[in-house]
Amino acid sequence: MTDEALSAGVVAKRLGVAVTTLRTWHQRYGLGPSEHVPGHHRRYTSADLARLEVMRRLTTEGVSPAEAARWARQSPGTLVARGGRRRRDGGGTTIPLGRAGPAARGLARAALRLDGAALSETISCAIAADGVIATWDRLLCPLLVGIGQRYAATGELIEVEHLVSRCVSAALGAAASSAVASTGTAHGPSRVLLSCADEEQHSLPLEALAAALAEAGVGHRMLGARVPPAALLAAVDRTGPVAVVLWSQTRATADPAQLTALLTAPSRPVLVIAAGPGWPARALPVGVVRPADLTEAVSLTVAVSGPLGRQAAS
Ligand code: B12
Repeated sequence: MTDEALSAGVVAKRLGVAVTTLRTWHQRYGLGPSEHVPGHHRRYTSADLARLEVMRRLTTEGVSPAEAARWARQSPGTLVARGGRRRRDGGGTTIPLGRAGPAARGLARAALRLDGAALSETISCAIAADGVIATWDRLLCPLLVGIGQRYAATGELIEVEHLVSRCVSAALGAAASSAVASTGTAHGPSRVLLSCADEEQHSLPLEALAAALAEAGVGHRMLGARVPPAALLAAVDRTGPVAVVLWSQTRATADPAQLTALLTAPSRPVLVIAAGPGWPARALPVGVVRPADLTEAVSLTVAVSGPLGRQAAS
């Protein structure tokens, strides 16, 4: 047995959970003790403990146990097992980027250095050169997903996540404003209403959609994060949009009743779009459309806010 091998009771105490919870996590999600010495109870190693810490943290944050266990099983363990010791830039902390290209890798390095100026400049230049959709899909999504993975596995990089979010938001906002100014949509009708679901703080994908619509010359209103259902309905009632896009990033904010309320509103929009991975694909009210990505969300809203959409709306 190694020095670090721990009993279920000790692990439960360290994590602040009941021993029965540990047993459930073992039986249902395979997060059990891995050290086995014949004739003894199985023991938890420091890597097991690290995975359980991820499990406890994510479930406390409201992530479902099945989802949290998926992240916990992927966790490299060693990072937390060393006591969560912080390492300096270049000392090994990385952002997993899959097959993303060199530009995304450069952006990730700037993110790890907390170099806000480099982040902002790189993102703005990419938008100017390649447009909003390509920049979001190829540069920003891989970085954001990678930061999320690292956070899920280790609890680290929250400061990076916050700085990156601010820089992405500012660059998308600037791109939207300059596109609105150059296409003249500021004076046209705003036919598309963009909103996050109730209590939903993840707004960046919606900000990307706003910037892409501005680039396409489609007028829109952006309500942003955490919009209570009554406020959303009041906005629909007052502005009569052709399309409403409601973003939900996590299951916790994806109450389909918010969509039903839009479908039954007196000034029902032609198109109600449930966007984001939070929405349960198979349990959406009939009549709701669920795009898979930014390109599809842009195509849908552009189609409905064009001449045909306008006829249908009138
Ligand atoms: C940035 C970020 C934040 C920022 C958001 C800032 C902002 N203004 O938006 C802040 C710091 C506020 C934040 C807060 C929290 N966050 Co957060 N966050 C993220 C992060 C890193 C990126 C979010 C994002 O923009 N995603 C958009 C793209 C990049 O990712 P995606 O949705 O997976 O993309 C897929 C589809 O949506 C689609 N797609 C991509 N773009 C677009 C665009 C359109 C229009 C469409 C239709 C589709 C589409 O393509 C992708 C492939 O299928 C994610 C990691 C992740 N993987 O998303 C975590 C993540 C979403 N957050 C998470 C958590 C747990 C939280 C907090 C609960 C943490 C806390 N303790 O407070 C809170 C939630 C508060 C709340 N009630 O909303 C978890 C959610 C786990 C879960 N499944 O429930 C994640 C996955 C991180 C993780 N791995 O643990 N977060």
